Amino acid sequence: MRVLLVTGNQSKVAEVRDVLKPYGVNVEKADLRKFEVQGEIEEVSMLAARLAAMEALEPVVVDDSGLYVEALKGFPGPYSSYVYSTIGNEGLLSLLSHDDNRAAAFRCAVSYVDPINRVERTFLGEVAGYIRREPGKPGGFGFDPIFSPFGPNGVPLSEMSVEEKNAISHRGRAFRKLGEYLAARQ
Ligand code: ITT
Repeated sequence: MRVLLVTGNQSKVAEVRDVLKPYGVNVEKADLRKFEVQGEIEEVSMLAARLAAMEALEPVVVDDSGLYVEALKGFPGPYSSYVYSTIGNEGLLSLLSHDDNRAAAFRCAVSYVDPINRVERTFLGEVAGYIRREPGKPGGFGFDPIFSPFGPNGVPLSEMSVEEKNAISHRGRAFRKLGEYLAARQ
């Protein structure tokens, strides 16, 4: 089956295609606007998916993700896109420059809306890790260079292949749940 992924982010499309391929789901980038109201990520993704599905009249999927930094009480969380495009990775590192608590997590909410069969579902995924003192090598997108998942080798997301990132990431986890759900319905 095919689903339309509503996003302006080409890196997300590559990651999501890789996750959903084994489930027999073809992902196409939708030429639709992702309406983003302010709220928790699962509210943003569901509302954006409902609006896009009304326009597309076929199944759509919307991912809304954010970086939650413990020392900043969860900030930037749902405001991650704005924070990334304003102060960026360097700004976030300087907000934490005097903090020994580096714990953080990426969270992803994936909302699937099928307007024909009147189905609405949201799937969540999370990866825990820490904000690095120094960025890793460029790669991936967004906050990837400054975030390392907890694990033995401390590699930042930016230094992983799409497959390695998907195996452990917030997005990989959330989209595998969607893949299992869609595979069971086919
Ligand atoms: P769309 O809204 O068009 O889907 P976006 O890149 O703005 O694309 P989000 O709103 O879901 O995506 O993500 C908010 C920000 O969080 C995004 O700008 C990135 O900076 C960051 N982010 C989300 N997922 C990420 C990931 O897997 N790796 C690094 N940064 C990520």
